[in-house]
Amino acid sequence: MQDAITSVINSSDVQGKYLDSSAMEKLKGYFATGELRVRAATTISSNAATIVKEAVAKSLLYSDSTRPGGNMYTTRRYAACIRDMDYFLRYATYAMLAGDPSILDERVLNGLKETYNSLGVPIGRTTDSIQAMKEVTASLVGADAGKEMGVYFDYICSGLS
Ligand SMILES: CCC1=C(C)/C(=C/C2=NC(=C\c3[nH]c(/C=C4\NC(=O)[C@H](C)[C@H]4CC)c(C)c3CCC(=O)O)/C(CCC(=O)O)=C2C)NC1=O
Repeated sequence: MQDAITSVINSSDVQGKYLDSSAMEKLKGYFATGELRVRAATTISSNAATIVKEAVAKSLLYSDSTRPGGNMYTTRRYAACIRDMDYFLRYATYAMLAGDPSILDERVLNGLKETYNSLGVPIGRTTDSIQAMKEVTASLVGADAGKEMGVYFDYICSGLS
């Protein structure tokens, strides 16, 4: 896993150079938003269950996914879906804190599309529910932090598509 700092330092190190001005700008932007990130992560962690519940209500509840024949039908599968939503939220929050998406590649997206395809988990529905979670999260943490979280929710969606 990388973060905004290691990723900038690593790319300077490969070239055997000190950080140039664009690398410094990246770090400055990251440090300037540090408090915003920590505050958003605190809000998200204390409201995680509500965020997931509202996102599911917005996107999946009463859809054909929860009816007989749907991929969320039966409590076991419903629970697996809720659990997956909670994984997406938690890992997007880690990535937002780190300012880098690599943790998503390593711990969430690696093999996920193949797993979903083999189990018949509908990917379009999943990305719709992640988009709903993006909106719910933004309404809770505010526009700036919401935009930052949006980067990582979108990253998960494009990794699944
Ligand atoms: C931390 C990283 C991590 C992720 C991301 C993860 C995902 C993950 N979701 C799974 C299943 C599942 N995922 C879903 C999800 C859904 N079905 C829908 O219709 C909805 C659209 C959607 C919820 C948004 C369902 C229903 C299953 C169970 C499918 C089945 O067993 O038939 C499985 C198969 C094994 C299992 O059932 O636990 C994995 C590995 N596991 C991990 O360790």
